[in-house]
Amino acid sequence: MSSDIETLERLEAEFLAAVKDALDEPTLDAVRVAALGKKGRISDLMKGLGGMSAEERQSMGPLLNGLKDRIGEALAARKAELHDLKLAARLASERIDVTLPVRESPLEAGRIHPLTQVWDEVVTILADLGFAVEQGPDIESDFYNFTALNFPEGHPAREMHDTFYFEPRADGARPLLRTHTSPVQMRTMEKGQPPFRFVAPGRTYRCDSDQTHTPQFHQIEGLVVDENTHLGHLKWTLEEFLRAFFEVDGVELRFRPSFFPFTEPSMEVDVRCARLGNEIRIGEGNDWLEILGCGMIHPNVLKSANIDPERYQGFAWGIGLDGLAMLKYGIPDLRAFFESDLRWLRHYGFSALNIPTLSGGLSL
Ligand code: 2NL
Repeated sequence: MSSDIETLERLEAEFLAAVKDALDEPTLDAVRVAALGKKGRISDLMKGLGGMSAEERQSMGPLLNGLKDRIGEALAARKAELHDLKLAARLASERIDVTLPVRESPLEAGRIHPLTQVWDEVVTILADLGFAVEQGPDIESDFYNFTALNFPEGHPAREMHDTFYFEPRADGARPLLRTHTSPVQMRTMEKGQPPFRFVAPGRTYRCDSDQTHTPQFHQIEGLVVDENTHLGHLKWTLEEFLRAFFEVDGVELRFRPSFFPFTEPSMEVDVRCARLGNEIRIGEGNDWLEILGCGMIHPNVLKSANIDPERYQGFAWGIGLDGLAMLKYGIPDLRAFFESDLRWLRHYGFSALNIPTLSGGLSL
């Protein structure tokens, strides 16, 4: 009897230790099965009660029941404890700090360069006015850059362009970096038949560098050729274009006589502006700012493109995109356009998703 009690005490200590050591629910359940399951140690002992004398049963019964109850309680307590521990661990691993700032989308981090923005704005406006967009090579021949555009051989205007020339080829031809986008217009007209109505935006090159000139810059030229195209059409087109671009209703233009080899008559166009310190406001004040050159296409240029100047005439204009960007967005030094300085881009750049449209606004 005393050895039986010792056995029970040892068994109790053994199971209680196993319960305490169980680190997860499956292990704890294995302890429960080993103790209280159908074939468990305590269940076995309970079954033995039937074969005992009434006297033995009277003392062993309560002992076994007490043991069963205590182990049952320990199992239930440990089960609740393991459940709480598991929940606490899960809460810790899934913790979210709601005070952290939201991570910026890459679309917001990237910026559109002000020049790209202005290029898109200008093309959007001119496409809306019915102009097609044409492009051509940056490396040009002397013929398309100069001769076809009525620059006579040895004419000083060729030197005025500060042209970048390549080494002469075996056949004596001397390729160059185009000094304006006009060769694109010549190539486009050569390929087709009038009427023409298109613009040519692109990179242009001249050997020149200071606060307002970089060796590579950007230009857009526009051209219309038809049987009855006249100066009035040119004036209207430029007014519509500049009003839309500057997003100011009161844009006022002044046409001054000028000279370009490829137009006759030739004009330079100024916009009315107010100068307030470093700031320039378009459409106000009593100052004028030169902004573009234009004219009626010279008959020799039409002839170069196999167009009969007796039947067709047209106008053309050229405008610098870098200058437009500086003016519209208040950028003082052109050289910064080409420096890829991230601080500058974050300051002057545009959101990638604000694509310029006439209905939604050009420069939100
Ligand atoms: C300026 C002046 C101008 C043109 C460009 C042109 C093109 C052809 C025929 C005739 Cl194919 N003209 N373009 C005409 C007048 C002026 O640009 O100061 N640009 C920044």
